[in-house]
Amino acid sequence: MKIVFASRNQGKLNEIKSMLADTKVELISLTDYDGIPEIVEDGKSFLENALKKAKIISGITGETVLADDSGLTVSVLNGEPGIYSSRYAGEKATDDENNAKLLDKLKNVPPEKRTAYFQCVLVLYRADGSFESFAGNWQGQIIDEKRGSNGFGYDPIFWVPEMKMTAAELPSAVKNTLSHRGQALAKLKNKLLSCC
Ligand code: ITT
Repeated sequence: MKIVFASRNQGKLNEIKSMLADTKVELISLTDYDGIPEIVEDGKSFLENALKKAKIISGITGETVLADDSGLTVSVLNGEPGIYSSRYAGEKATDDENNAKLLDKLKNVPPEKRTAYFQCVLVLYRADGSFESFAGNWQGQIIDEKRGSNGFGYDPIFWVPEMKMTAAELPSAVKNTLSHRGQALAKLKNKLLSCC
């Protein structure tokens, strides 16, 4: 089964590729297509954004598409950065800049109030317009300095209590069994296996 992954985020692509390695899915990257436009993420939820990305890319490629919209929610910041996670410190912000902005906003917040969770919504969209969505949620805490070099995004400052490490210190295979994306993809894989 051929699926186009509607993302320009290399970290997401690496994770999804490795999690689908034991299936018959052939995952095609957006970089294999010329002239795919930048998609404006103006939805009000992860689902709206994922659906928009999936629908547009399916329209252009004519293929079944998998889209991921995800982000980090910090309770004490009223849910920030949420759906704005990739552009928290500005439209073209790097992961380092986003992490620095979040650490700065939390600098006077004590450890017990630094709870946060990642969310991921995956949309599998078929060329006939039918689609399904799968969600995952990963609870943790934001620490006050970066630790580890695996993963991407907010992983270096996302503390995973049960592992006593940040997400960036976890081996990628372990992150994939615990993470928001791992949970959502496990649901998608169950669905694919039950129907094909
Ligand atoms: P695409 O839209 O092209 O997929 P993007 O990076 O813009 O790429 P999103 O709009 O879904 O994707 O933003 C997701 C952001 O949330 C991502 O850039 C990270 O900052 C953060 N994020 C999501 N999952 C993460 C993870 O597993 N570890 C660390 N940070 C993550």
